[in-house]
Amino acid sequence: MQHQNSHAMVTRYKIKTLTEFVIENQSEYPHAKGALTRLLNDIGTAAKIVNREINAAGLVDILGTVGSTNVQGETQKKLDVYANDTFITTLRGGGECCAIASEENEKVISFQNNIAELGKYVVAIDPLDGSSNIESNVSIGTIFSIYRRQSEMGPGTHEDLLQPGVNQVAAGYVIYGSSTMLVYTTGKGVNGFTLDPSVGIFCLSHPNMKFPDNGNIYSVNEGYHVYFPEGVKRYIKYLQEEDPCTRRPYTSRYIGSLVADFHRNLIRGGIFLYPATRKAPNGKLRMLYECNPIAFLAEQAGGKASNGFERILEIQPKTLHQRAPLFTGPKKMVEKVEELMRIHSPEVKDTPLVEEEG
Ligand code: AHM
Ligand code: MG
Repeated sequence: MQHQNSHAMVTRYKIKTLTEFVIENQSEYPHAKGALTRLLNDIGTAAKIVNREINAAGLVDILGTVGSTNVQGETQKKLDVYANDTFITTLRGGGECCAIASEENEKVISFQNNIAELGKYVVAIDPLDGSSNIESNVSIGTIFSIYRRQSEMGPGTHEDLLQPGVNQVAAGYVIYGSSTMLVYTTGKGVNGFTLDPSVGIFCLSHPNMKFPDNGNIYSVNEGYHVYFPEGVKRYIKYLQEEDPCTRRPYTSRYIGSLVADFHRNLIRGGIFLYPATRKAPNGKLRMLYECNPIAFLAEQAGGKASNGFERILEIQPKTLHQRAPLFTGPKKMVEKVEELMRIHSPEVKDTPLVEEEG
């Protein structure tokens, strides 16, 4: 009996860590010198630091409020500022990235020192997405997107970051949920790693993630129904009709945290919608560090990502913080909403919805 118990405590398989996995993947590219491997590991390291801070967030009221001074004499920062600083500092120190576009910074942060200027990559990042959910202990995330720089040398530029999503070299997210996971792609499928907090290591737990075919979830903020384009209204109505063959009516799930909504839909099978609305004529989500990385992951997981009319990854961004409507999930689900948008809301394609007076 005792023998069996001790057996149960030993892992059944050899654990594959994130570091091992990215190194193995790199060996598939004979000319790779390990820069992307180091960059992905730097992101993993920063995520662990942010994770530690998020886990302690509930204690802030006991240990000191935001803006107050902690025991080391440091001022407590808001978590989204903390996450932003952590990713920037880690990537600057890592030397593989020459510029960052972050949701928290109006302009591109170009690294101006000898090591970082030599970095071949640029990163677009939302360091803490869904941060309004923190105080209610709801899952939040980090979303990142990696491109090769376009400029030859020197500090990375604004233009280096304004590349269409098809140019992404890698993209992923970290979900700070009931467990913390890092999910990423380099264009060869999607793999998920769960953080073992006792040893601080991301372990491969979800190899080769694909949207299941038989999912029946939809995620949209239905509170804005009145502002939705007709195509989206018709789609929601379609999802709510009874038809056992297509597993309708669908079930509705909306967390209000893109990473958490997308992650659940990836595992269980479902579509996420953040359309253009009369209040937000270009949608809410940002192209560079929300729509594009999620779109890359969705396609790599066998799904689709669209703004209702075009493939997200092919849109040429014009500004750093540009927004786009986002419909993403299993192919068939996204194609259905595209069909209804084409039929019922063709005007949305070229003319964003105009907010009504009053
Ligand atoms: P944020 O970047 O300010 O956190 O906003 C992005 C978040 C997404 O995670 C989520 O999908 C969306 O906002 C929810 O918006 P809404 O509250 O309008 O439904
Ligand atoms: Mg965000």
